[in-house]
Amino acid sequence: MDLGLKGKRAIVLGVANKRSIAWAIAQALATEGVQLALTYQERMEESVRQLAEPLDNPMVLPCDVQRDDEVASVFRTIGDAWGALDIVVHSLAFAPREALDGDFLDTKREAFSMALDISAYSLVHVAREAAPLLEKAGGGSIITMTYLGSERAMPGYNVMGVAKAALEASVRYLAASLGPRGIRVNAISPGPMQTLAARGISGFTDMYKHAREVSALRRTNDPDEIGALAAFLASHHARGTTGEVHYMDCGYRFLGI
Ligand code: 0WE
Repeated sequence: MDLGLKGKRAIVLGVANKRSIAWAIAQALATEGVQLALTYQERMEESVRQLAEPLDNPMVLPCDVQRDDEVASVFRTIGDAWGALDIVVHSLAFAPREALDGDFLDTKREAFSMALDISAYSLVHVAREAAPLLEKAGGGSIITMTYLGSERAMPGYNVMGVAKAALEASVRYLAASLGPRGIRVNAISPGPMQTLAARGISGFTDMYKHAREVSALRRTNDPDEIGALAAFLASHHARGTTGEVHYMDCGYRFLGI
């Protein structure tokens, strides 16, 4: 299926290393002939620049989503270079470690606020900054990543579940706000995957093993298939879907037991 993405322009936020979902999506888009801008968090600069090397000359820009000036500067740079933008991929989240390790009941205001700011508010902020450029392209597609912990209480996911619930609600409100300008907003919800963000979390390994054993397909997600769904959602083929959470979890959520 030709996705018709050749020559489109995308920004991908959240590449940390070769295991990042953001990286799988960046590669899927690059394969379709999309021009890329990748953003990194300060301490990831080296690994992101290295990853970017084999790609066709992507822009590589710093972006800490907690800094308004950096977010503004990223979209100014893209506007200056490309004049317009077609695709935004938001693939980042953070909650303080102790909030994931402990009992949800003990979640502190500071941890709660940080998780919501970085993991959910950042989408609203990025969407607002990107909207004029997406509009200049005649419309566009914004894609973010979520997880089932938004609607079910998963052991150890804790405040991240609250943040993902806020993120999914933000997808719907952004879709309603931006729809009249031809901008679609969707979330992808994979099953547990072995990324930097997941490794070393105490509850994660059990969750990962469980998903492999009980999901209808008896496996967990390949990063590639998440890239493929993102490329589809970015394309004209998905022009009629917005405001949705698209589950690609190897058949886990629909099961009764
Ligand atoms: O959204 C996530 C994880 C996001 C995440 C990871 C970390 C690790 C290091 C957010 N903040 C932090 N903060 C850190 O200090 N996932 C969907 C992956 C994940 O995490 C889990 C999972 C799954 C799946 C935690 C417990 C149970 C399942």
